[in-house]
Amino acid sequence: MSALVGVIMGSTSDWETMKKACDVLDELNVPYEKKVVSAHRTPDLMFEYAASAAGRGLKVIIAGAGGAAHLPGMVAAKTVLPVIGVPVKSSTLNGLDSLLSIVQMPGGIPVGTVAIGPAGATNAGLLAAQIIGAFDPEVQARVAERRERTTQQVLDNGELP
Ligand code: RP5
Repeated sequence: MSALVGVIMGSTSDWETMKKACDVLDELNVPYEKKVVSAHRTPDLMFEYAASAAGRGLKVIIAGAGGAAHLPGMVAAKTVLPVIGVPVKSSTLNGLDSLLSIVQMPGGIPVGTVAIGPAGATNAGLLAAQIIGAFDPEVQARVAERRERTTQQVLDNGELP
């Protein structure tokens, strides 16, 4: 099946974080594609990717970047697909720079921003699956099963020493 979610990131150095989003999509059997697309180093590719995304059948874009993290916002400016922004933890400012760069969008061009780092990337994968699941009962059922599993794990392992 062709990709429904596009997972893009500003650099190969973002992969360790962004892999968490892909892991969730793999687990929930949601077809996705992944690619390095840099707002600053490959701006033409970024425009082309965003402008063609809906036409190619993508339904959601997850965009991760760190530092001057312009990728999610610029992609959102060129598509009407929902864009989920993942602030990658930067080495200098611990990802606060990434978070503020992604979250402070002007009214009219939304980016759904998740937490800094791996937890955010995991949640980005889940959110994308939940959006797809709103229109696909099989994906929604797998999301619900995952939620039940994680709930049960906490119930089973909640004893403190
Ligand atoms: C951003 O700059 C990337 O998203 C990455 O998080 C950061 C550093 O990139 P590299 O210098 O490691 O390629 O564009």
